[in-house]
Amino acid sequence: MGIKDPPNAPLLLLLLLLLLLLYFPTPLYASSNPTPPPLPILPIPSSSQLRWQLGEMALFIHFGPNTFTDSEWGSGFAEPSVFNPSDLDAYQWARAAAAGGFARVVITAKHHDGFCLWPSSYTNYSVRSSPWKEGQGDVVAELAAAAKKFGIGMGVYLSPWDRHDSSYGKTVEYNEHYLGQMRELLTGYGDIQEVWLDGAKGEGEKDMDYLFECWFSLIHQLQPQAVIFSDAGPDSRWVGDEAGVASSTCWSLFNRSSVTIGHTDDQYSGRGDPHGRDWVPAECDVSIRPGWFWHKSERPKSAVTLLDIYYKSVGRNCLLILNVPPNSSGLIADEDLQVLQDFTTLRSTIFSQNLAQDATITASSVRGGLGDPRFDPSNVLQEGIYTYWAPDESQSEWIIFLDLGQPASFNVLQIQEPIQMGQRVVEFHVDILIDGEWKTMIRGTTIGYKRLLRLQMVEAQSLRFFIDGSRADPLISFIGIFMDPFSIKYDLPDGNKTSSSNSRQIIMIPTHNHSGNMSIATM
Ligand code: FUL
Repeated sequence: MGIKDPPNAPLLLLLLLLLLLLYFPTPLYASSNPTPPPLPILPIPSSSQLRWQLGEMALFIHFGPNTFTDSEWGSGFAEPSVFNPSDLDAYQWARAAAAGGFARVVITAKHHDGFCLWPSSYTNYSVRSSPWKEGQGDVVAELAAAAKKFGIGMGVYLSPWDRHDSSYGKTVEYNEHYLGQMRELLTGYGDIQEVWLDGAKGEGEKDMDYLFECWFSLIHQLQPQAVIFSDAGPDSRWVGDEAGVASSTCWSLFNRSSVTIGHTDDQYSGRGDPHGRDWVPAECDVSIRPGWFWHKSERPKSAVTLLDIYYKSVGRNCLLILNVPPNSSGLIADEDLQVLQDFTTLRSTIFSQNLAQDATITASSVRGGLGDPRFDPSNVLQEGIYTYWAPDESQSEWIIFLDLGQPASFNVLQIQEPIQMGQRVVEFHVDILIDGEWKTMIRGTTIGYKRLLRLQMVEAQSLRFFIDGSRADPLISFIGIFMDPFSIKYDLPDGNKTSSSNSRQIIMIPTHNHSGNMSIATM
């Protein structure tokens, strides 16, 4: 370079930058490190439990000899010749399920009468001995194909109590028989998303042991993605009633070891357990008709009744499994189809317009400080559980403020937690601003995957949502505000609690933290 050459400005700048980086390496790197998400609080759901919960609703199909003999608990000795549906169409069942928003269909492959809807090689008491399709039919196979076509999951109910098989009552023999049948179902019909078993058994029936842990292990080995339902999980639990109604406080946390299948404590099953060590969310089973099987004399519930059940099941952190039994011609009756369609219309009318969609959302604090979009309060406007608001650590209060931009009339609130991070909220309340004064509109306890709250209709522009107790820093993934013109019921704020509480309640619940150590959550 000659003395007259101009200095190389870009090179000099680069050198200067390098020098700066060498001199101040730590602060420059540190400031670009984002705050990581908070620790999940155990227990947390498995991936199949998450998929199951996100499905929200399953369609239950009770079908078999009982459909033709006008019974609920068949004796186990009805002639196989009674099973002869003239127009069985599993595509009609699966189409209705998919159109109705049901993520899965679960069929009584074998009910208590022992009759198998598939040609099991371990019994003669099955479709193979029936006149239907001259003994060549397989209802389970037809439904599995139909479910696949309509893009929904498939599940099977294999009743432990078997009133037909002669091995019933002999522990080893019957458990082998049962597992032989289970293996047929789990290896012959593609993906099975749910295995449903109950502890029902009539008075005075033969005594025997079911080797549940052996069954559960084999099911998980053969179908690792399947959720196993029973009174005690392991993956989902019975809610404790057959009305499809959960307790308004409903934890997915549970102690499996506290429950014996067939002998549930309805209260414990309904509420779950804030101290529970296992993640076992509740499933609410109910039939669209009075019976589980179709009976000529019975009629379906109304769509508004189903809507009420939906609020009390899906809206209380549970999965709804709604039974819609096909009739003796093998079809879901038109009147039931109509109710399902109306039920869908009601839900889409209510939930397709979120009145908070364009709201301005702020919060008492934001994890990592303002400006981190991963924890921003506006995330609560995005549907689903995978984006969420997180408060900063060690806060004295947890509040989300909503300004709707203009007054709106509404009577339903939807709140969701990102349950993949554990169920946290223990208590909350919501205030609205009326004539310059904040008034508590509703108080609630658990939220979980989804909490739907029906209120007396109000008109408001500003709301504030307080979390009054939580097992760890609360995380909120969705807040929606809706108008339901159909329901006449609403939840009342709990008058026994103070309404002016914007002070946080201290909840101390021993929990296992991520590293497996016992810790005290004092939030
Ligand atoms: C119960 C059974 O006894 C009923 O018949 C029905 O299948 C219901 C879903 O589960 O345990």
